[in-house]
Amino acid sequence: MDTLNLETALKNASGLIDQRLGEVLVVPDAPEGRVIEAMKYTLMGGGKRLRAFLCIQTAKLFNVQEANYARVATAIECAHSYSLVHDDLPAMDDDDMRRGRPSLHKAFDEATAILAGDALLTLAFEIMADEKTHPRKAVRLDLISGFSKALGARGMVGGQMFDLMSPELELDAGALTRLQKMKTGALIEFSVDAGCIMGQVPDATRSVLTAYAHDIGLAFQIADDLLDVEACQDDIGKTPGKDEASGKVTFVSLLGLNRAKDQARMLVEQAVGHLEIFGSEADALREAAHYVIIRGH
Ligand code: GRG
Repeated sequence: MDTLNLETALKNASGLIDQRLGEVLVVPDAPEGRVIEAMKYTLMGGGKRLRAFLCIQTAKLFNVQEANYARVATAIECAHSYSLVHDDLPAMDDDDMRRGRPSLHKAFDEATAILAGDALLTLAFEIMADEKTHPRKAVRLDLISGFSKALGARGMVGGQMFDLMSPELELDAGALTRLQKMKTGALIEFSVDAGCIMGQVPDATRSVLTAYAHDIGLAFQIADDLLDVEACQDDIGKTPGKDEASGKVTFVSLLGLNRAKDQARMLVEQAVGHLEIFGSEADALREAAHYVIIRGH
């Protein structure tokens, strides 16, 4: 699969998610309709749908039904959107722009953005728990358990706390890796693991895919740090240069531009190496590994 086909495959994943979201996000003609409008603003705001794509492509390796993986991928994108909405709030990263347009609290207001984030997270679990997501209760329970761990205080929320505290901490590469593994890596890892859970695959296969996801998660974060330094606002759709301004340690500030790029490339090669047990059916995952460091936003 070349880059062009990967872009088509990402668009197809987006289409699948948009279709599911259209079904669940019906705006009632009532006061609470505002929060659903706000959720739609965020969910239909032009994200890459990378996590959905990883979930879908992993599930496809194990012949999971589209009706099942489309719902799980949608739940993951809802949770990811919640994290971005809350991250942009004045109390957190305080960013007025996201995906090239006003962030949710700017387009609506702060209270609506907090509520929309809360409702996106709860919608994610509502979708995951529904019996349409998987016929087997045990599989749904495993999905919900893994999802909770990835998102909670030992995963993304914990990573965000760690990140907010980081200007006062003197982070070395090991500590920064741990922070990013929690903040960004945990949901990326779960996106791949969700495909394994739905496919009910043996532990050995699951471990290989977890190792792949771990490496692309870290490469993704290094690429994000590089974009913050090298890209302009039009490219990344948010305010660049924020890491340096906030005094946060990043892979670029620790390693320098060139070593950070080398490290990202090394992680991508390592990630692709983990997939050697698969044939061409895993080409989309191989392409995705390369894409995380060549993406422009
Ligand atoms: C508020 C609980 C809470 C958590 C926030 C993920 C996160 C934690 C904050 C986002 C901050 C940030 C910019 C992290 C860098 C990596 C990242 C998650 C980028 C955004 O993900 P993309 O590029 O977004 O996949 P799109 O717009 O494509 O969906």
